[in-house]
Amino acid sequence: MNYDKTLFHIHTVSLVLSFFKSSIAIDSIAPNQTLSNNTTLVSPNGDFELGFFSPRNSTNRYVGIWFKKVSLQTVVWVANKNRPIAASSAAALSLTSSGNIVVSANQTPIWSANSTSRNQVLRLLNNGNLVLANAISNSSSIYSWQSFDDPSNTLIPGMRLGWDLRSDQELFLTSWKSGEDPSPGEYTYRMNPKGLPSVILRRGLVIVYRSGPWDGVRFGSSEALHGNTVFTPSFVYNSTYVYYSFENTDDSVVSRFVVTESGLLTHFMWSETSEEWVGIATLQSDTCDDYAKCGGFGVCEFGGDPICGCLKGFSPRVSEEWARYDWSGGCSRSVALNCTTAAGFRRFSRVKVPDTSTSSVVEDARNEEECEAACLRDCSCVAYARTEATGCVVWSEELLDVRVYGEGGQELFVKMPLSELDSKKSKRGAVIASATVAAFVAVLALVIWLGSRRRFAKKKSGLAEQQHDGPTEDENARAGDEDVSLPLMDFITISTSTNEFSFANKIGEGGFGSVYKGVLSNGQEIAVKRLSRDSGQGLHEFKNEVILIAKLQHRNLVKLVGCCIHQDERMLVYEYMPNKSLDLFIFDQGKDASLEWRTRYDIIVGIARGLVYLHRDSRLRIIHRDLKASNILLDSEMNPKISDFGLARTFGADQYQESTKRVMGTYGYMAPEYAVDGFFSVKSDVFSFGVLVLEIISGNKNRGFYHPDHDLNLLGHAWKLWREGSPRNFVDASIPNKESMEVQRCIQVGLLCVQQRPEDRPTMSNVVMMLDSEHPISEQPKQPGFYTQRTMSDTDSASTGKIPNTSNEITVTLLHGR
Ligand SMILES: *C1O[C@H](CO)[C@@H](O)[C@H](O)[C@H]1NC(C)=O
Ligand SMILES: *[C@@H]1O[C@H](CO)[C@@H](O)[C@H](O)[C@H]1NC(C)=O
Ligand SMILES: *[C@@H]1O[C@H](CO)[C@@H](O)[C@H](O)[C@H]1NC(C)=O
Ligand SMILES: *[C@@H]1O[C@H](CO)[C@@H](O)[C@H](O)[C@H]1NC(C)=O
Ligand SMILES: *[C@@H]1O[C@H](CO)[C@@H](O)[C@H](O)[C@H]1NC(C)=O
Ligand SMILES: *[C@@H]1O[C@H](CO)[C@@H](O)[C@H](O)[C@H]1NC(C)=O
Ligand SMILES: *[C@@H]1O[C@H](CO)[C@@H](O)[C@H](O)[C@H]1NC(C)=O
Ligand SMILES: *[C@@H]1O[C@H](CO)[C@@H](O)[C@H](O)[C@H]1NC(C)=O
Repeated sequence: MNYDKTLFHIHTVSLVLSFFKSSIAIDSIAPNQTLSNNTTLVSPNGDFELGFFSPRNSTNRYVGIWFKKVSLQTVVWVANKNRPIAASSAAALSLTSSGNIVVSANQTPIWSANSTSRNQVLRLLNNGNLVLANAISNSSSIYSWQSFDDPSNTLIPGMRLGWDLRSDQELFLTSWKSGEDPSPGEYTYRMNPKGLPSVILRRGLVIVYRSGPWDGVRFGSSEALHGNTVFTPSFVYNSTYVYYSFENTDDSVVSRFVVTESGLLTHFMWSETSEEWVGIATLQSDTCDDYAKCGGFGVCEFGGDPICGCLKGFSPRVSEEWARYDWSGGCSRSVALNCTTAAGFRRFSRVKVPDTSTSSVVEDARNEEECEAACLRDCSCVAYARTEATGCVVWSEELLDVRVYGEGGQELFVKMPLSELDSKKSKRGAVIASATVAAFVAVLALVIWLGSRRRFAKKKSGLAEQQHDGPTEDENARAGDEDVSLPLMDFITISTSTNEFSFANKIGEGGFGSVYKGVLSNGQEIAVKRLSRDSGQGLHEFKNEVILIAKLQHRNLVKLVGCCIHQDERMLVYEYMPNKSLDLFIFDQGKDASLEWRTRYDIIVGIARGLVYLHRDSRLRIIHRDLKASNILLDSEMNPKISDFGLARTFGADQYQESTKRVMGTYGYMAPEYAVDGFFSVKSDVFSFGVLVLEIISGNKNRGFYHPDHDLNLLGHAWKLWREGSPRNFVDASIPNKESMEVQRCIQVGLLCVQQRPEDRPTMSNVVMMLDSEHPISEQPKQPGFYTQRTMSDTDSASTGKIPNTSNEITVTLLHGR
């Protein structure tokens, strides 16, 4: 409803209301006019609405702006954050004749925004900005007041996060206290304009996360804001402004960036189909993103063991703390450096450069040589870095919050005594010294040795140091981590619940061990995975992994209930899924008819969501590596839950890199580049997902598929039919509507996912978008990988944790010689 302004007369309104019992929409508020509880202000395009709302579970009322077309109440701006209107009070929003916007409860003003301009009207623009604008035209972009200058916890396209340097005006985000209370919560996300601008998340006063500086494309090397199809991030940094903002790539997209109540920085996209907000990126990606995790001059390497090390040339300040995996003390120089020492620089590549709040920009350094010279000249300078965006930056204090990335990142040059540098090429940057695992291990060994020798001598001073510092930022940052402690269960409980792991209770056998059903004394049903013993993983790492995995929570992942360590055995305890696994349905001639299309489609979408979470949204970024029908469990309502998702990490922590010699996976689901060369990436999971989709649609297994007319496997068969224009023949006989758009779309998505070249395959978030989209997918699949197949014999249980490490053997087993 978009009523003409003239309708906004109290009498008319009440008259209409008594008939329609819903709110009236108007398009502006003029001086001396009042908006009451039963009226809303709507943007001309109908995307945004302003009015009174009550958060879920609350009777308090607020004036806010929300997405009008989004079915879930999602508020992007709140006026009277701190002072709600009680349910019993008469609420009003008015524009005074002098140009003040006032929210009142029972005629008492509780919030106001004052401007000095008269004769203006309050309007809600198409982008969700509430402005005081000229009554006749809305063309001016200088408003005497606008809601975009008063941000809450949300950034929508067109809003800025940062500074207007001329007026010293800062715009920043503040989390809500809770889902039902929009008053300022614990977290703030603010642009720090000093040195190299970066954006900092604080909990109270304590820094918990820092984006890297903008490198011209993104902040630091964070992939989160880069390379998605939903929104385009941008950063402005000149003498007038420093700010971050973003635009949606497409008018049909609805997306928002939010600082959640729990301090996660997440970009959400609205999914029309599933009517929910899909998190497409969370800035904090793993524990190395906890601010200053490894202390001063420390460096965090995710996947390193341990994850903290010292920059080369530095060693732990308090060795025994490091031996206890307490990194907060940080590192100090192994060889002292002072103004008289001859010095050079050591280059560290692929790093997130240190906290820039203590850095400064050297204006007149035009190139790297001049930047280096500037740092050499300045006795207090400890490091420098250069970026396209901002030129030369130097640090003169402790370097904090450095991490190493697998790819991307920037270069950091740390000043070193010449004697410390490689004597042969001691000039600048000769040594590429990313903190390697080997270096960590060496340091650790030394640390433990020193630690055991000096434990008593140092204990006292260590304590004194802690007291002196109070709780350090690092400790506070970690407090959040400790919310999830190791969910240990005792062996007797588990053994009893499974009848001493009796054969009757055994419900599965996989590459990582056997699975038993159990019933705890409180009646809860569990599935116990008894891991094979040869993981080669240390106890400490196992515990760490379990804690991490326990934190992964998504409705399409099986929930970890606990773990058990008994002598040299480890067990993982999951919630029990009454409908067992997907393979029992789709490959079973009797049962597959019971799986109607809607259920299959929901299963496909559910699996895709779970994978998006694992690949992008969880703090760990997990590649599953063994996705297959038997690893998709179904709850009582047939919701799919991915299982075994943490095991790839648990078992392969040391191989969690681009390539591995020990290929884990299952014939029929493995991507070619993984099975043949041992290369894996999120795109190998995408391949397995594609296989799974085609299996779900056809009701046939990829492996062992046989067709009288040709020698192709299921993938080849699907592709052949697709090219021949008869994909309907691919669909399971029990599905009635074989030609529906949805079925066709799923086949196309499946084929796109199993393409030969990993680069051609979509990411899982693209997959979700394609599945959600109403429009036909323009991209046409190319030839799938592994699409021919010799008739295969023998066992199907090829899932294994231990294929002998010559990957060539696998090639031979899998490929049709041709
Ligand atoms: C809506 O409009 C006006 C404002 O109070 C009022 O006269 C009428 O009774 C309305 N109903 C309300 C506020 O619920
Ligand atoms: C608003 O009300 C005040 C006082 O009632 C009056 O003086 C003023 O002219 C009015 N302004 C407009 C624009 O109607
Ligand atoms: C305000 O509006 C809401 C929803 O239209 C209604 O439930 C509530 O009773 C109203 N309150 C008052 C005080 O008019
Ligand atoms: C809101 O209320 C529902 C039902 O009363 C309850 O289940 C839910 O936990 C509540 N949510 C919050 C955040 O309190
Ligand atoms: C705005 O003006 C009103 C009077 O109209 C005054 O009571 C209020 O304090 C002013 N608020 C601010 C923030 O200046
Ligand atoms: C400005 O006003 C015109 C006419 O009222 C409208 O079509 C246009 O969408 C408005 N622009 C914005 C940004 O609201
Ligand atoms: C700074 O950037 C903004 C936004 O791109 C631009 O409008 C402004 O003119 C720039 N100012 C200077 C001094 O370059
Ligand atoms: C500087 O360091 C050198 C060698 O580490 C040392 O000999 C010298 O005394 C130091 N000078 C000062 C002023 O500390």
